[in-house]
Amino acid sequence: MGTLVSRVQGLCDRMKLRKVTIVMIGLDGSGKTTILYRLKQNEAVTTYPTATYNVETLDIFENLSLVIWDVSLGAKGGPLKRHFLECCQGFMFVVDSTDTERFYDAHDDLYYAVTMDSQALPFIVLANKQDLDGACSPPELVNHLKLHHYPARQWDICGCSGLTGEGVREALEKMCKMIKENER
Ligand SMILES: Nc1nc2c(ncn2[C@@H]2O[C@H](COP(=O)(O)OP(=O)(O)O)[C@@H](O)[C@H]2O)c(=O)[nH]1
Ligand SMILES: [Mg+2]
Repeated sequence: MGTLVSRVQGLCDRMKLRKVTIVMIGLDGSGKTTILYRLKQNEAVTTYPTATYNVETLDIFENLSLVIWDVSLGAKGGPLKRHFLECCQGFMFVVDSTDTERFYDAHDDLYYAVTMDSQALPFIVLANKQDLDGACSPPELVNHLKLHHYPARQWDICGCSGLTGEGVREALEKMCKMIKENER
């Protein structure tokens, strides 16, 4: 009887839907909205400059309900960005791997997020637009974004393309794994 009860309990635990909230940030034009709808609909959508945010719930992993915020706040959105970071379990920083002229701005934007994030959340950098010629590789972007400056943080970087979908789901899987490890 005891075994039966614990087996039923185990089944219920496995069926429990966990909710995880992730915020996606990065410079305008880096590909956040494209990636969000690639994940949601598995297709390339036409995007328009995002006024403030998009939010979608994704039920693409078993027993996990993912809420993804695609936040475009610009340089003046600092306090609001802090609020978003306080309400999530991890963040994804999207960078246009071809936009060499703005790597320094991207570095600043990431630095700002990392330093204002009071929860020390795990984060993943999405080196987007890898389908384009001349795209910087993830190891090169590690240097441009000075990711080695965050040894105390749990971070990773993944190459991807929101346009073709390559690497996008894998990056999200990695993000979820990091969040799970962080909760242990
Ligand atoms: N070639 C290519 N273009 C992309 C990719 N991701 C986004 N784009 C394009 O980059 C532009 C900005 O994308 P968008 O998602 O609106 O960026 P956001 O401002 O960060 O939300 C759009 O024209 C997208 O079609 C990608 O992986 N490869
Ligand atoms: Mg957008």
